[in-house]
Amino acid sequence: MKGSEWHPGVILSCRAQLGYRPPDTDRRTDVLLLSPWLAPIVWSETYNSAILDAQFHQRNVRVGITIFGIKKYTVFVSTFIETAEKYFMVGHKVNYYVFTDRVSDIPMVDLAEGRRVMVLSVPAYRRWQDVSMRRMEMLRDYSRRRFMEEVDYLVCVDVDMRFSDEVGVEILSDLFGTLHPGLYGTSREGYTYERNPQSEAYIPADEGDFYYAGGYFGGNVEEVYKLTDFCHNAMMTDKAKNIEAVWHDESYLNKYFLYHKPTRILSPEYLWDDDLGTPDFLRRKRFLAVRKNHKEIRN
Ligand code: 5GW
Ligand code: MN
Repeated sequence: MKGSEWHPGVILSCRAQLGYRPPDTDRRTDVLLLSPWLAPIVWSETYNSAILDAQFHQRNVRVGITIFGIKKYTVFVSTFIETAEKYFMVGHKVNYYVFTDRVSDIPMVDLAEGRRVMVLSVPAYRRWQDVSMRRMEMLRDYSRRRFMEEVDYLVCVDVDMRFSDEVGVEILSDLFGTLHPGLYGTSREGYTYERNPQSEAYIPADEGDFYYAGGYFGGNVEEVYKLTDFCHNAMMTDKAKNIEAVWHDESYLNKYFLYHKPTRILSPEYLWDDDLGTPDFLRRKRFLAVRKNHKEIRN
């Protein structure tokens, strides 16, 4: 085995090409960077976008981002896509999958090359809890039917949001979840897991790693299929017993992640609400909740 490919000249040219600087001097010490099962927790200043972009381009990775605009929530779609064009996976192949019951309300948005909007017609459930929870079933069904052939990774998010800084391939991994911004820094006792032992979403008091947000998860299509299939089946089992977990789909997602640990975890930089202020640990706000008039939009 000859080690000649590692002579200093090669390393120097890699550095020149990618602007690489060994990250040994300025690792962040103010936040947790690795979960107990060694999954990276993604924070700014802990990774090199140039290296990651090169890796993902080499693999010609295709990304699907899924949103639901059911009933009045179609109003959020244009801001979502316009800001995503500025900040989400810029330079990569992206399909926007817009699930809606109001196909004709989905606006045309100018897209960069390699990016497309696909509108998927789905039913509207009457109860808002069902609108939110049935996302799992629809994501599962479309994962099997379409996403498998069209993309490599899925990013599944709420629609009442706007991008305000870069979100790139650093988030992509086989299975990823996002730390809930409202419960970041809370200890286990404060996590709002489902505590009814009769529910499929039940998490005992002495278990649970993090509290994950229902509005931001993803992974490769196979893993998202397994996650959404589990969550939908668990919700149906509970429904048959007249049970609904306290935070709906989010509760079932937290149960899934307890026993199927994510391979990457997104920090609250990736899901924030300006009502929570700007704590010191938050060096970038990449994806922000859009203020909604609850009465007007939800009636
Ligand atoms: C309507 C009334 C109350 C709660 C949710 C809805 C609703 C949600 C709706 O009428 N239409 C719809 O498409 N949704 C989808 O569910 C949106 O994609 C939305 O982002 C997601 C979760 O509901 P949110 O965003 O209102 O929940 P929070 O926890 O962000 O306030
Ligand atoms: Mn939301």
